[in-house]
Amino acid sequence: PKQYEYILTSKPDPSVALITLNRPKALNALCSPLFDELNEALAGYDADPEVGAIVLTGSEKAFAAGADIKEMRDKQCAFSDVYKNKFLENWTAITNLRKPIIAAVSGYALGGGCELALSTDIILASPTAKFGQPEINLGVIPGAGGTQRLARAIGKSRTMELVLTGRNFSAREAEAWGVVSRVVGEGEGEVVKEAIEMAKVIAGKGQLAVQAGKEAVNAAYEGSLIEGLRTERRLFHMMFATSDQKEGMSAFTEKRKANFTHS
Ligand code: CO8
Repeated sequence: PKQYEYILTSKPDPSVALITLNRPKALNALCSPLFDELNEALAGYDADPEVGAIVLTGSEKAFAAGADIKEMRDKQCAFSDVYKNKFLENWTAITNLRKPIIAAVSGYALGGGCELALSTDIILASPTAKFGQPEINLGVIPGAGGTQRLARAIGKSRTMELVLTGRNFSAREAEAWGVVSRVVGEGEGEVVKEAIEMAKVIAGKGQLAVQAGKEAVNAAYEGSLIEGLRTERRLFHMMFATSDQKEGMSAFTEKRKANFTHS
């Protein structure tokens, strides 16, 4: 695999890509070069026909402690600078990926780190995970979707409290509120192992159906109910033009395991 400065990449299974944020001295603060590397690695795995799902993780202490405050500090008042240079606009690239991304979160997921996790498809949390949008303490507000994605996930009142007080919320709160799909067992590396297992399960399905499923769920999250239902029906109809649909349904009636060809 390619050597990066701020991330590590590997394939724990031929069908699963693992990206580990690796800027330990700054608790994985998301500086611009880190994000460029992350986007490059994600695009590479999205295009890799062998890979069916991607796991994104950080360290035990921090998934990511936010955007890089030291990098942002000197940008103050320079609207023309940040606007012309599309400051942090590359943060949205992750949401355009076809393949599912699972975030395995241990330790701090704050500010942009919380928003990065919220931009993935599934979040698994270790009991040590600490989420939060502390931007208010820095004199700013979340800028990578935090106010929008949290409001949809956990409602207005909770989001207001978090965004306006800047307090952290625990893995258990995140689970109770539906921010994460589940909190996994204690122990170092447990959450990453569980995410890899889940990624393997997903990668074992027909990839056309997986990607259509992701698109349909995102339609529920991003748009109105009527548009979402229309998108779902269209994608559902499309599935009947695939070999995987014929194979999946034949395998069921013939009482055997399906052999999907992703076509
Ligand atoms: N940026 C830069 N450096 C950081 C960051 C950060 N976000 N977080 C931690 N670091 C650095 C520290 O400065 C320190 O460096 P050094 O050793 O050189 O002093 C090192 O990481 C270790 O950190 P601490 O010594 O502070 O470690 P502690 O265990 O004492 O505390 C905390 C851990 C509580 C996580 C603490 O580091 C902290 O509060 N960090 C900042 C959290 C924060 O405010 N995050 C939000 C940032 S703003 C943001 O994310 C806006 C997103 C907008 C995105 C817009 C996209 C379009």
